[in-house]
Amino acid sequence: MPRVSGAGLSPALVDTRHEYGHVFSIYVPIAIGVFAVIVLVTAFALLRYTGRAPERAAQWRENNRLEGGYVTVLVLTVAFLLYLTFTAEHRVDTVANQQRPTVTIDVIGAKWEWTFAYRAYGITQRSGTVGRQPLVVPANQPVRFNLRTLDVIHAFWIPHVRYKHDLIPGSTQVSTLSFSKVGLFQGECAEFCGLRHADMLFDVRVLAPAQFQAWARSGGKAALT
Ligand SMILES: [Cu+2]
Repeated sequence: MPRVSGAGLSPALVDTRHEYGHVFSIYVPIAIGVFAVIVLVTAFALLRYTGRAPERAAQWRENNRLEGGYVTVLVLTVAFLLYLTFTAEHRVDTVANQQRPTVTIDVIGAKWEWTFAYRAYGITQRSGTVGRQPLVVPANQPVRFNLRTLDVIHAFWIPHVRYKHDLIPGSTQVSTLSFSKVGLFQGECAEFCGLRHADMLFDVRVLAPAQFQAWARSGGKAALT
């Protein structure tokens, strides 16, 4: 069941972040288990066989039972994780598609800058090697991003909201996000995209909805306090 989070949110805004938290909480124990098995087997082999005189290598080539066994375990594990991931993704997409965005922002990545275009308000912000104009968004309202790239793959990453999305050449990715806290946060490109990849930084200014509206209606000219 989707959960409505936090006080002060409009009732239509549904938080789906816990969906990924759930997926994460299943992936991590499996990863730890796999790591532990590898460490134990390696440690066992090292302790048991170190310091012995060299022997002739084993002459058997195959062990169908053993190989069949681990192939089955691997396939089942992968199938389970894929199912889990895609169903979570589907639930999140369903909720996102039902939300009417308050604002739609075209996010365009290029070597090495970000362009944030608010078509409804005639605003264009740029950040990266060209300067540092922030991405400005309202708090607690659905914000839709149309993600595009002009050249290579970039990744639009805002660690504070645990959100990262690739920009794929030749296609537009759409995603809807909400920001629950007013403030100033960091964003960056998370996909190595050439020499000045590290300069593809941007600030995210999350404003109270009324403040955001004032900023947008001024064509981006109102001072950001
Ligand atoms: Cu990049």
